[in-house]
Amino acid sequence: LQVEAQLRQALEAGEFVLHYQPQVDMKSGRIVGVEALLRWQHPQRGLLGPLQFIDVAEDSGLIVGIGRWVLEEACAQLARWRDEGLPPVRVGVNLSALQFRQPDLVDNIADVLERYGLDAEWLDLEVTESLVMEDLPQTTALLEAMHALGVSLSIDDFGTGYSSLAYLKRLKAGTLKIDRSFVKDLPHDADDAAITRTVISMAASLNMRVVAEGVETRAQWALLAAEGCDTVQGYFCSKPVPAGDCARLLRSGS
Ligand code: G
Ligand code: G
Ligand code: MN
Ligand code: NA
Repeated sequence: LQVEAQLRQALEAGEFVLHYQPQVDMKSGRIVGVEALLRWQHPQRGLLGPLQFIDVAEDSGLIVGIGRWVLEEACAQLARWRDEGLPPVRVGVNLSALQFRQPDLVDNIADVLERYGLDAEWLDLEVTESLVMEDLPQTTALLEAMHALGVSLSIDDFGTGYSSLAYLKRLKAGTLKIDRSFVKDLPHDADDAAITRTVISMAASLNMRVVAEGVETRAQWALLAAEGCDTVQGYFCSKPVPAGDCARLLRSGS
């Protein structure tokens, strides 16, 4: 309960910040997107990552308010970068299960985009594979409503759940994000190499983009490039960084 009260107060006090992790196009080497990742600038404990508070935020329902703040701040940042004349990038925002079930989610997204005058396609909503595969009829309808708004959709943590390939096509998500667990033991692990190769070719045949997560080494980059992966995200390119550092990366192009 103590953490819950602190989280509530943190939201009011403006202690949350977003860091941004670049997503790099493998062919051009350019940054084509960034994922917004939540941090808590705790007055005593310093900068905390989501693992240290996201479960409490989910269980208490505070994730709804926090998630709303994340969406607002990511869009505000996108508008600031646009106003500074930076080349446009897609900004990925993670949606939690509870947030996804809020009846006003789509209206909220439409409202934020309108207020900042943003083209919907630059907002990339990340939903996990397990979330979309739960309660499929409702999920499909919701994703269709988002698709109609024109926002981009990514399936996060792909490979860790049980996606029906037939549904995957119907979800109208533009991007599959290959979970880091399949990347971390590349290039040595033959099973993981086979899995990533299969997901990449499946994504291509469904006309989806694919982002490999957690790329840390040149050898992983090389293998994924050879397998035809479009985009990578990971420490090899950049850690998640504050908005100011991210702007510098965007300005320099890669
Ligand atoms: O960078 P990292 O330690 O930041 O993130 C850890 C986990 O927290 C990831 O699974 C990520 O999806 C999740 N996460 C990061 N930011 C957000 C957010 O804004 N909302 C939600 N729901 N999850 C987030
Ligand atoms: O949303 P998602 O579950 O994909 O969250 C991404 C998480 O992965 C964040 O915690 C982010 O900080 C972390 N991350 C990003 N790149 C790397 C990487 O190259 N290696 C490792 N170990 N973690 C990473
Ligand atoms: Mn994510
Ligand atoms: Na992921």
